Amino acid sequence: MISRIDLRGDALPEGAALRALLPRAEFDVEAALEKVRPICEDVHHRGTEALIEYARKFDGVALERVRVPAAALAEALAGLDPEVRAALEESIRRARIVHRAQRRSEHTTQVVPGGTVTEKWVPVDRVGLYAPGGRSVYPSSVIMNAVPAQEAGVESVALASPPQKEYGGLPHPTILAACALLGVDEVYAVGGAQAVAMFAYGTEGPDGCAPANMVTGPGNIWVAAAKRYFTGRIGIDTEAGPTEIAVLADESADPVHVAADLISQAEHDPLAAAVLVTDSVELADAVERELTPQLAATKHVEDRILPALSGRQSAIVLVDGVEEGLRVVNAYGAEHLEIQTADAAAVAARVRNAGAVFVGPWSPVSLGDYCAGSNHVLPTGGCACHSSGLSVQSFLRGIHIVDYTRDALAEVTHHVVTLAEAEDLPAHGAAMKARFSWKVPGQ
Ligand code: HSO
Ligand code: ZN
Repeated sequence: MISRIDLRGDALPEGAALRALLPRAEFDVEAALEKVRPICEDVHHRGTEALIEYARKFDGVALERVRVPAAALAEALAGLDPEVRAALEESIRRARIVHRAQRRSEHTTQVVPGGTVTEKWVPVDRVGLYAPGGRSVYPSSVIMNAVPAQEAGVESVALASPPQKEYGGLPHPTILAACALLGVDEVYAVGGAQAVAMFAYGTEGPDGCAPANMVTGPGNIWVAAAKRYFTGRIGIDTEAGPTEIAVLADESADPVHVAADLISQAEHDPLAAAVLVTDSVELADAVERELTPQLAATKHVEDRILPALSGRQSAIVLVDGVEEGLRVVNAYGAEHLEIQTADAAAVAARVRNAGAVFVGPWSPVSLGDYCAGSNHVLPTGGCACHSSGLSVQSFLRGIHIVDYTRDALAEVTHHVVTLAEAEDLPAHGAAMKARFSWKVPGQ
């Protein structure tokens, strides 16, 4: 059901060569870009009219308006199962604790007497959040997007989620209820690439949506392609590919836990990746044996878990020792990495590339997905080697404020003029000299 890659014996290759030996899903955003471009441009030119047409075409609903009325949010909250409400509230509470602690304060550095650089942190003005519909109706992802934006101090937070036929063209009620709990009251029943275009360009009219500076949130390949289309024009979080779990485990790990955790993320998507890296063949065998009874007891087996586990993106990777295992997981850069070894904290401290790390037997990815307080919008596809998950920082800009006195400027002028001349940019030097009535060359 899950393939094996045996890296024991020979010395492991370095960096990219090692990464090439590890499994990964194909996720061709570039190909989707061609289809997404005309949709985005259509939204640009025809606004709400285009959004309504795409709702008919892609979501099978006839909408009169795309903005969700306040009454629908209140109704969704009133109809929310009290246990789900309590769990969402606890998830929000914990996420707020962690994200509030990420706030950054203004910092002034005195470079020389009379010369300071202050770094101030300013939230973006307006953010559009995307929450998928269909197979992945995740109110938890609404929390993971809205909380860091709100804790960063973003004043205007709007959300788009696809209209659902069975709910009269509104987004899924638990998405709406999560918005109500979070205090996000500007919500649009718009899905896919067209939602990203709506936020990027803005739309006019009574049902219009003001343009946003940034769009974040998970989505399918069309959403990812639309984000790529607007890159450079608006801010985006990292493109979300299919979810990934890697587990680094030794013989001390409990195969029941490891199997359950691999299955838990395979449940998201037939393209989801589940990778076990271990130096114990006994553990590998036990985990594989354990998969069968656990699959018999769960739900999304045929359509998601089996294709995910048996796909080329998933594998059990055998290594000589935990040391080699660390090199493998660092080369892979998983979205989620569990460390299930003896002295797990010490091993986790040596992880360099992962979206989030889950330490020891009592910190499964499922906890992080909902209620650890950590964020679950994380880099996939190896992007953990250069990017972070969503955080307060994602919604802030650090602005340098330069403030020098006359004396401090005078003292460094000759260096600036020298560098400007070395770059053949004499006007740069002249802008310095002009302040001190020095002769500008050539005048
Ligand atoms: N594991 C997913 C997030 C999620 N899990 C939402 C459950 N609901 C990507 O980090
Ligand atoms: Zn998950």
